[in-house]
Amino acid sequence: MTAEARSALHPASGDAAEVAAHRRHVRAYGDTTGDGMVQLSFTLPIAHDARAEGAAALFAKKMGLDPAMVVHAKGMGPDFTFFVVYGRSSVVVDLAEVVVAKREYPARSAKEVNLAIRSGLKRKLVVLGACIGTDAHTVGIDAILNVKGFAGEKGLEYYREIRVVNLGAQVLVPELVERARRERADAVLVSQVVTQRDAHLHNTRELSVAFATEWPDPANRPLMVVGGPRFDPAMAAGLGVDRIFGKGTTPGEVASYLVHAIVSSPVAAAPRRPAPA
Ligand code: B12
Repeated sequence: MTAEARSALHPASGDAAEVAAHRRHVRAYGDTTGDGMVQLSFTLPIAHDARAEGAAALFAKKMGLDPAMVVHAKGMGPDFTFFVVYGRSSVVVDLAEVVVAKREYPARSAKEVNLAIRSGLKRKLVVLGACIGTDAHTVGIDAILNVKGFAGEKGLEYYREIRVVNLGAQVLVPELVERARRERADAVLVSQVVTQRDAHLHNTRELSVAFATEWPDPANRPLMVVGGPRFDPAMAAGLGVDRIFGKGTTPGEVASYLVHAIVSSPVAAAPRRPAPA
């Protein structure tokens, strides 16, 4: 692109450094660049009437939207109303302040994963998967484990050097512990999709406490990997598990992590295999 064309696109800044600086600070885009317009949806525990719409506008205004326009309101039963509000936010984000978690292990192809397991572990890597608690959302864990996979990647069942045992939905933690021991699992993969009343956090803590009790030496217990759309990967240490994967995770990312944590790392030399009782 010529300098003329660039300055036509960014009239305020002809040179590249200025363009970059200009793009460092971003605001929401609605009708015109940088106008700050956003759309917000929420529910209030009141019946749908004029006062409810006023309450929604005030609520959005108190959240910093000015102006705040209620563009949609729909009663949900006698006591609740769902709203969509369109309004201007003055918030500006400095891209230099954004922190992005970097993957600390290399992405490997299925062939490389198989090779690393065969040469490093000299046996199949055993993975046990389940949805714990009352959670019956199995699509996520199946996307990672089932051979058909997710987002164009085959699931872990496709990997010749990985043995997958998928326990499915609503598995109780004591049952998972017992099965992990019986299967001599190297890694236990747990899915939590329902987050009502922080069920996903309570269940994950129950899991980590049960595993720590069963295998007091962390080098001997199976790797604990948890995933689900509303987890933040930064929560792993706080919840007492080895790794958390969030929305959009692909099987290849998980396979690469398992090799990193079980086969390639120094701890991998330790016998991370719970012996059957
Ligand atoms: C399909 C579905 C169902 C199906 C589940 C069928 C099945 N066999 O899984 C059925 C109809 C049974 C169902 C039931 C319910 N559901 Co539902 N369901 C959904 C829906 C529409 C899609 C979920 C899904 O399949 N996503 C696709 C997969 C591929 O994505 P994913 O789960 O995020 O998984 C990816 C990542 O998160 C990650 N991942 C996930 N797990 C793991 C694990 C590991 C180890 C790793 C590494 C990665 C990983 O990798 C995956 C691939 O990238 C969502 C809404 C939505 N659009 O998300 C609601 C939703 C999850 N359900 C919801 C609710 C409330 C329920 C019910 C309580 C409804 C009711 N009142 O009965 C029940 C609960 C049943 C139960 N006991 O759990 C709510 C949950 C709200 C909340 N805050 O918790 C949602 C968000 C809908 C909503 N907006 O209200 N549901």
